[in-house]
Amino acid sequence: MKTQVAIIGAGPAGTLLSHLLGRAGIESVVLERQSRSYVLGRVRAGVLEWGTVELLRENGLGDRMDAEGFVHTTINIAWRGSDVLSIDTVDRVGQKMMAYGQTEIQHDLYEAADAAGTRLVFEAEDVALHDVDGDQPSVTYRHNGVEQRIEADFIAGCDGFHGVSRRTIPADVLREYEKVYPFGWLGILSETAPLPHLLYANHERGFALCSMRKPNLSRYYVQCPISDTVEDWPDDRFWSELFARVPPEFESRIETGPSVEKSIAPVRSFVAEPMSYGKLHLAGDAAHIVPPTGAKGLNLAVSDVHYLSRAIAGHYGGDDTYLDSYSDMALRRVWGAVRFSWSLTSLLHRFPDQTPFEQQLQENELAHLNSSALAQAALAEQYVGLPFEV
Ligand code: RFL
Ligand code: PHB
Repeated sequence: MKTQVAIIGAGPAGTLLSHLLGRAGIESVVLERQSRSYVLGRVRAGVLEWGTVELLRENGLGDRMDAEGFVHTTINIAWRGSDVLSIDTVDRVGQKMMAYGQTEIQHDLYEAADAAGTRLVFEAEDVALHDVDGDQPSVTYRHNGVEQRIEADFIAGCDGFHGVSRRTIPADVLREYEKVYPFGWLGILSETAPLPHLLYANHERGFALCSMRKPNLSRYYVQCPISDTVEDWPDDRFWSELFARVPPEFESRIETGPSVEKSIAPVRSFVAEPMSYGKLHLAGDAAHIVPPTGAKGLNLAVSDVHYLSRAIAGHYGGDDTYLDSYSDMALRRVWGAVRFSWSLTSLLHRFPDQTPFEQQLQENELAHLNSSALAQAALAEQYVGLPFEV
């Protein structure tokens, strides 16, 4: 089989890339290790930057998001158990955010791929990349027990942190930067009405976050030891821990109910450089991971794919300028998000070895944020997302 772009991974990065390429008249095949229902069942991101919202709209993916997503403009931050700071992103930087679950975007992307007749191959086993630094790269895999081979002009590695694509880059070329945080995020979904605004809480028992999905679907997180399992956290324990970490005024407003999903995610920062090697280009979690605190992971997958689709379209139009600079351009945005996510993570979590000195610094920074419109604007500017490079 031949195609122009072989895409590994049918998560948001891979399927959005295929969609954007299709709109530019470029053919692709997407290979996914899991089943379609498995990918759709993974509960992950929820907050979209406005640049992501506009990109989805401009590319025909905005209808359901605009009908069902929740536009919001307030980030609440609580600390010391009682203080609450409210940042209005429209007041501070003139921008809004959208709450619309990654599962919903993924659903919209699969529908768009079906409508366009895109080849999405689910349950593709043993995907392997060949000759990525040569003239004729190819991908092999097994599907329904049959070995397959695709020749392509380009390979897009959109296969997430545990994928195979990044590992194809030789060790003497690849540089990896990593920070693993000494805690995890325990998240639940519950079919209850969410709070009207996001609430991040720094508390001596650990970080907590109240987020939203739909009028009757809420997402909550608490920081937990990384060694914990979901079995350690029956719903009653989860709700009482969440209530212990948010100021009393929110307790009466949070509606509890049985969890319909519960999972523990590790918290890490990771960057792989370069994001291009020969005909292979990485995008999304395959190249970088950020702690969820800044809500940047999915948004970075979208910005990578925006840059990469523009670069590949430029190539077929006879101009390789964007392709040659893809890795550098994407990494500039990635490092900005890595730094922002690290700083918000450092500000809002309790670290096991945190000293009283460091505790004072956290509290002083929160107090400064509370009193300074400029500090709030700096946070809001990065939270809602910086503009794409042109
Ligand atoms: P994905 O979603 O991991 O998709 C990669 C796909 O590749 C497949 N794959 C393979 N396919 C073929 N062959 C192989 N060898 C393969 N190996 C892997 C996988 O099965 C998968 O389907 O990466 P992608 O597309 O780059 O998308 C990235 C986002 O999923 C991720 O960054 C976000 O979910 C991060 N994130 C958040 N991002 C935000 O922007 N806002 C948020 O509010 C937000 N909250 C979160 C998050 C991530 C979380 N977790 C669970 C880590 C909250 C949490 C709790
Ligand atoms: C979510 O809704 O899942 C969410 C919101 C904000 C974050 C992380 C996750 O910072």
